[in-house]
Amino acid sequence: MAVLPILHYPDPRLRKPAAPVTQFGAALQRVVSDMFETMYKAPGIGLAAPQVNLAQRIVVIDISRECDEPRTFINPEILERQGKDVMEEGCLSVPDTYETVERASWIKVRAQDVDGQFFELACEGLLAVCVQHEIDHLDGKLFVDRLSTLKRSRIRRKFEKAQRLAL
Ligand code: GNR
Ligand code: NI
Repeated sequence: MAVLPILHYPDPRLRKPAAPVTQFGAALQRVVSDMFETMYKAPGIGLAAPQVNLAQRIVVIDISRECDEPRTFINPEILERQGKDVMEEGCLSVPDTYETVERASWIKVRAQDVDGQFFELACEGLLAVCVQHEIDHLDGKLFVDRLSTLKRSRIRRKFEKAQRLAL
């Protein structure tokens, strides 16, 4: 078990689309368990593999208060979306930044579990938001891309400045 380092915006590695998982087995089990440990430690309610510099279509989520409802989505795909809703979002790769984002309020997702078994899940509320946020990461997209140009450029300047100061 290991806590993995999380990449921060504007790291270009967060922009690379992730490849489908084709091998199910012990190595994948280990990656998924390291991702849960990293997410719980952060703490966060979701984590996508590109955030820990693994360009593979792996997502872990736990939106429960007790942190006892781990959900794993390998190669997730959204089959249906309905409605619109706004929610304040944050991202472990965009620290200390919270903005309102509009997304589908209900989705049906198809994915594989860690053993490769396919399943479908209808999601609403925070789970629907989180699944859409994580699938965006797999496609190299961040929640800041869904904000107005003005808000996005303010955030970009803040992080570019932080990066300059860190050099
Ligand atoms: O921990 C997280 N909280 C959160 C809150 C609102 C909408 C989305 C999220 S996901 C985020 C963790 C993260 O960055 N996942 O990629
Ligand atoms: Ni995120």
